[in-house]
Amino acid sequence: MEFKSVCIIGVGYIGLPTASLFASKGLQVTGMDINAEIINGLKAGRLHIFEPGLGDLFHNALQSGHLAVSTEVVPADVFIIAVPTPFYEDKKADLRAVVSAAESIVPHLQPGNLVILESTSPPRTTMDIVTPILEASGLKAGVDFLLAYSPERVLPGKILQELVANARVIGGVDRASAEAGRDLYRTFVEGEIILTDATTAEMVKLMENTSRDFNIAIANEFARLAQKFDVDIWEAIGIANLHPRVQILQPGVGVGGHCISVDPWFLVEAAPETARLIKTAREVNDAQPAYVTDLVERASNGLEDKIVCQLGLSFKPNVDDLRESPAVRLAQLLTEKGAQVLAYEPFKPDAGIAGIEQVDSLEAALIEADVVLLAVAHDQFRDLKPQEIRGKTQAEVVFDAVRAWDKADWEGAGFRFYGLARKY
Ligand code: SAJ
Repeated sequence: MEFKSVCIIGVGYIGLPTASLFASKGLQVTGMDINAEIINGLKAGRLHIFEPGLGDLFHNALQSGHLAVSTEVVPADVFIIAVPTPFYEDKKADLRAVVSAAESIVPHLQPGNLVILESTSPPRTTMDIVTPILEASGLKAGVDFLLAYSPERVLPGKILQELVANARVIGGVDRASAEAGRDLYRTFVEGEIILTDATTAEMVKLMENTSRDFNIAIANEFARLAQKFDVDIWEAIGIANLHPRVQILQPGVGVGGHCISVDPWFLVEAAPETARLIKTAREVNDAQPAYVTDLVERASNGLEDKIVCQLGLSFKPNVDDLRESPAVRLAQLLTEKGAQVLAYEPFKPDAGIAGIEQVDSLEAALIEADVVLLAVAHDQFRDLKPQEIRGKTQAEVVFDAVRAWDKADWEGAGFRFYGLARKY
C-alpha cells in the first residue's frame, strides 16, 4: 500500500523527528501542534527541543517543501498521533491529549485512511478509547479505515539513529491495518518490522520500559545495601557483571524522563492487585533522590545555610529534557533541608522551574559554593579537571552521585570526596 501524505499530531521529541524523516523520504508531511508558539518558532526555523542531528534534518525537510507545520489538522492519507501521555497527581494516566488528537482527526477521516497511535498508552487504549472516537465519523475501523498502534522505542539522545535502526512493532486492529503500517514505516525504518495486534503492541511497549525501571530499582537497592555494608557498589557491579548471565544496571539519583518513570504506572493503574513488583520498583526509584539528599547532607555535615553547586538538572546525561527529572527533585529536597542550591544545567540554562535557582555558567555556580554536587554525568562535567575547579571554588566537599569522577584525582586536588556507595 502506498501513502503520499502524512499529518503528524504533536511535534515533540517523537513527532518532530518522525515528521522530518518521512519528509526526507519524499512524503508530503504536515507536523501539527496545538501550541502556536512552537509552530511559529518552527516556521521561523527555531526548534523547541534539542536532539543531535535533528536541526539539520528538520531544516532540510522544510526547505525541500515536503514538510510543513501547522496548528490545524489537515487532510492526509495517514494520521499519526504522537502526543504526550503524562499522569495525574494520583499516577493515573492522563489521556486527554490522545483523546483530543483522535477527535481532531474525525472531521478529516476518509475511507482508506490509516490512523496510527504512537503515544505510550495503557493496555486497550487503541481498542477501547481511540476506536470509538474515530468511529463517530460513521466509518468503521478495520473496515472503512485502517488503525494501528505503533509505539516509538527510541532513546533520547539517539532518536534519529534509533528511529531508523530499531525493530518496530505494529499492532493493527486487524491484519490489513498492521500491514498498512508496515508499508508506511518501511519508508525509513531499516530494522525489523513485526506485526501483531494493537493491545499486544501496547503491552510490549509498557513491558520494555517497566522492565528497565525494575532493573534500575534493583541497582539502586543494591547501592543502598552496599552503602550499609561499606562496599563500593561500582566495584561490586563490575565484578558481578562478569558473570555471563548477569547485567546489573547503574544506580544513580533516580529514574526520570517522560517514559520510564511514567509508563509502569499505566500497568499499576490497569491492574493494581497484580502489578505489585512493578509498583514497589517505582517506589524505590522515586525515593532515590531523597536517599541521595541524605547522603549529601551527611557528607556536608548538615545542609543548613550551605551553598550547594549542583551540576546538572536534566533527567539523564547529554539531553535537555527536565521532565520528571530526579536531579530537579534532588535540588528541591536539598533546598527543603536548608541549603541554597545554585544549579547549572548547560542544556537548559533557564528552565524556569519554581523554587530552583539556576545560574548560567559553571563559574557562577562554583564561586561561593561549599559543596560541589555532580547530579548528571553530562560529558562536559565528566571532563572537568579537579585542579582547575580547585582554582574556581572555595568548596571543600565534592559529592559525585553518578560515578563520573575519579576519587583519587579529586582528593589529590584537596577536596573531601564522597559519592553514592563509593569507596574508591
Ligand atoms: N538510569 C539509571 N541507571 C541506568 C540507566 C538509566 O539510573 O543504568 C536512569 C536515567 O538516568 C534516567 C532514566 O533512568 O533518569 C531513564 O533513562 P534511560 O536512558 O534508561 O531511558 P529513556 O527514558 O531515555 O528512554 C527509554 C528507553 N526504553 C528502554 O530502554 C527500555 C527508550 O528505548 C524508549 O523509547 C523511551 O524510554 C520511551 O520513549 O519510552
